[in-house]
Amino acid sequence: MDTAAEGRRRENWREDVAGRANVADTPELEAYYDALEALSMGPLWTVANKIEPWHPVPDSVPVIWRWKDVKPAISRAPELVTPEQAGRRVIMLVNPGRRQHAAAVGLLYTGVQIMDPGECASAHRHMASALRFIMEGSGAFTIVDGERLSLNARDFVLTPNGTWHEHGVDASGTRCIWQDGLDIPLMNALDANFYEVHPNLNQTPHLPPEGSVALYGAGLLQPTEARANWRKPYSPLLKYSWEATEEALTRAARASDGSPYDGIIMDYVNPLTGGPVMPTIGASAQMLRPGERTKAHRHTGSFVYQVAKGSGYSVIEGVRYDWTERDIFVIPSWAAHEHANASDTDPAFLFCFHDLPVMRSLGIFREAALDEPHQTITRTA
Ligand code: GTQ
Repeated sequence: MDTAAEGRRRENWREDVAGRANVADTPELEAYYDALEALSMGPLWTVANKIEPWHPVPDSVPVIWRWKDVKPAISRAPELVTPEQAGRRVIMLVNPGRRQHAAAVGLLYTGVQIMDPGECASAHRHMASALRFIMEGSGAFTIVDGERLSLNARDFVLTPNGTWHEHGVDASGTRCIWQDGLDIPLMNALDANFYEVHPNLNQTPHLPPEGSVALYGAGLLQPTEARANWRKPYSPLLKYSWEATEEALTRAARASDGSPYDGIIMDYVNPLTGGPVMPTIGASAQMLRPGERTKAHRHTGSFVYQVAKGSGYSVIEGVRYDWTERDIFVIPSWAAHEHANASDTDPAFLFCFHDLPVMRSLGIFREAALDEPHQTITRTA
C-alpha cells in the first residue's frame, strides 16, 4: 500500500554527503511526520535532496513523435469532430512524465492541428503565447489582431499573448496540418492563465493583409517616430517565411562556421529589439551541413524541435533518435544532446522553439560541454 510514510521513505534519498539530509526513520519520527502533515506542515529533510537536486532532474523525458505516426492519428480527427465542436481540432503531443500538465517538455505545450478547406476555428485570446509551424497543405491563414496572414509549408507565425487569433483554410486550399507551440504549462504553473472567446466569434480583418511582414519583414525599419508607439512585449513581425529562413541559413554558412554544438543556427527575432519573438518563447532555425555531426553539450531550457528538411539523428542522453521531415522531438532541460545530418550531399534543417527567453530574463541559463565530444550511444529509440 502506498502510505504517506512509504512515499516519504522513497523520497528520502540517503546520500552520504556532508551537508545533505540523512535522517533514519524511527517510529517517533513517523508519528511526528504524521502530526505535521495533519497541520499542513512537513519536515524539509525528507525531501531536501529531491527539491534541491545537484542539477536539474526533469520529469520530462526525451520523446520523438514521428510523422509516420502523427499523420494517421491527426487525419482521423476530421472524421470524428468539427472545428466548431472542438474549438481547436488538435492532437496534443504529451510527455509521459508531464501528462498532468499537458506538456510536451518542461513548461512547453505542443500539438498538431488539422483544418480542411473552407473550415475556420473561431477567434479567441489567452495569456499563453502561441506559435505555429506549418507542416503541410495550402491555403491556410491565420488572423492575428485584425491582420490576415497566409501560411505556406514551413512558415513560422506568431499569435502572441493577448492577441485575438483564429485559423482557417481557404475553400480553394487543401487539407492543412500545422504544429502549435504554446506556453500553457508555464502560464498554469504561474497561475496566470486567462482565456476569452471573441465576442463576434470571428474577427473582421481591419489591418492590411500581411501588414507586419510589409513593414518589418525586410530587415529595414521605418524611422524611429513611426514605430515609437509599439509598446508590446513581443515582435511586431508576425510571420517569418521559410524561404527567407532557409536563405538566411544558407548565406550564413558561407560566412560563419556556426556553433560546434548546433551547426549554423539563427534565432527568429523581434526586429525592433533583436531579442526573442515573444517574452516567454523563443524560436530558432538551424542547418546541419552535409555530413555534419555536432558536439555534445547540455544546458538549461526545454526544446521542441520539428525537422523542417532532410534526415539525420540526435543523440539525447546516450539514446539515438533517428528523424526525418516533420518528425517532432523534445530535449528536456540539462539533457546531453548532439545532432547529426545523415546525408553527405544535402543540408538538414531543424526548426525549434524553447523557453530560453524565460531562462535568460531570469538569469538561470547555464551551459556545459561534455568531457568527450560525443556520447556513447547505448540504444536507438
Ligand atoms: O490555436 O489558439 O494547440 O489555444 C492549443 C491551444 C492551439 C490555438 C492549441 C490553443 C491553440
